[in-house]
Amino acid sequence: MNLWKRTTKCRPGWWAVCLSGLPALCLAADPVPPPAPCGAVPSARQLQWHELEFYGFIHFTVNTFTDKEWGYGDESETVFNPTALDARQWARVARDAGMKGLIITAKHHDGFCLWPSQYTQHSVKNSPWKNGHGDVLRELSNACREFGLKFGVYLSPWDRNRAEYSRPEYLTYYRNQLRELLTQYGPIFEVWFDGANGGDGYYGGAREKRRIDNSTYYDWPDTWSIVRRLQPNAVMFSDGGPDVRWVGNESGVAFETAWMTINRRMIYPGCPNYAQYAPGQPDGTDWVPPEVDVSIRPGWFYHPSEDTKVKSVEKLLDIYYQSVGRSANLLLNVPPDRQGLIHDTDVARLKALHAILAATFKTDLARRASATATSTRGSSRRFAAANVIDGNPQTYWATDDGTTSGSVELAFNQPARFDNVVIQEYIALGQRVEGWTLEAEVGGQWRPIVAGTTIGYKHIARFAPVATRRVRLNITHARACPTISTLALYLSPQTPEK
Ligand code: FUL
Repeated sequence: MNLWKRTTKCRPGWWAVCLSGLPALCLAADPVPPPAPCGAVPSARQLQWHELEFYGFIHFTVNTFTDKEWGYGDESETVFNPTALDARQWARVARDAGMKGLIITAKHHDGFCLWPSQYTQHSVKNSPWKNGHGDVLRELSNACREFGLKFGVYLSPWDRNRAEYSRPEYLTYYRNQLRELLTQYGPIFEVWFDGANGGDGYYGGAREKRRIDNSTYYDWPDTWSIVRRLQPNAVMFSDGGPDVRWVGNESGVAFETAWMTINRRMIYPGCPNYAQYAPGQPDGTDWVPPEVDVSIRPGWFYHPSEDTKVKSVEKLLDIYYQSVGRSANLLLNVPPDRQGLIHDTDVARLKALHAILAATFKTDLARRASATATSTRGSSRRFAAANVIDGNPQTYWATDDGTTSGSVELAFNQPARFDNVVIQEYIALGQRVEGWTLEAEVGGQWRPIVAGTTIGYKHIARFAPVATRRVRLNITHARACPTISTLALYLSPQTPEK
């Protein structure tokens, strides 16, 4: 006999228990529904991308050997000759730095291909490296798999070597190359579309300036559809997405007030007024979160003269807090040298950075507290304050619809000492918070510790150490009822030396 069945006599979300001969009894299965999404929300591939947080960029090509940042396109393939290239070293260094993946310049603006593309002679196959039998992409994709890293590719749309550049035939060439990258090297987590175009170049010997209209020439939707079809889990980066957007600078700084959403149709790679869109737009029609690309050295490519200019650990730490700590992913460039190895200085800095981050975020002190809230959605345990300290990003504290402010208070049995707070929104339902403050009870009085505007996927703030038995997060403004998945507290080791 089927005792449990849905009947029209019950409201949606309620279940009827029907025992023969007795009137139906309605039981609430889920009386408090979750909040409706607020604005644009992330796709599944974007949610996975957010969790990566920190990964590396590898700029490597003929420029490494000619000491340039932008090759003209007339470089001989014979200049590419790393003497000890070891992609496993790159992957090991990245993994030991806490990076979750590597993105490589498969082709930079000079047009030289690090893999033996069948569509051009301008590649590793005509270089002395491994007598023309090498493939940097093969070596790096294998190394990434071995070291548990994701693998991504940068394929410069601007190509100063190619004769057809600026004509429609070039797009066929570009897309053929993209297909090679997307089908021959296993899963790709991110495809990086650069917006730069300086105009002049070799262009198969023409040696002239060529102008293209960035808004129409590349016909991006067509190229994007190739990526979607061949690598459905890959996110695509460019000034305007479609999945991940440029933060608008190359100095390692995301916006303090950062919206994950933009009006995507207004933007295209290389669009001239991009600066106005870079912080995101609270009413944006699409979820296109920011990525911070920055180099550990002044240049993107390796130059011996910059061996003494590698960013300090303190600077790298600032960059981490100003990117990952502001709901952006960090893409940190570490360029291999002419041997094909990451330089010892860069390796040492990355190691030191990782040691500090690992020590800082090792023990979440909030897990020892008990949590209460000023109000809880439908008074339901499913949306209780305790969810912010359960270590599970899938559970969250929420208030009733229309309640756009409120506080979560943590109480400790023993005073807790901390100098970092990590706050996360449950972004699967959109970005909501516009203002928050953190307070601690010190000497019987609530005192401000730190305040901010947006949160998004993750916000991290540093402050002078505080010791307290009571701390509270106040959501002061939100676009809809807040959904907070994490409130974590940490104590960092000593401030690093410069
Ligand atoms: C820029 C390029 O012009 C630089 O050379 C570098 O690749 C950087 C990541 O993007 O647009």
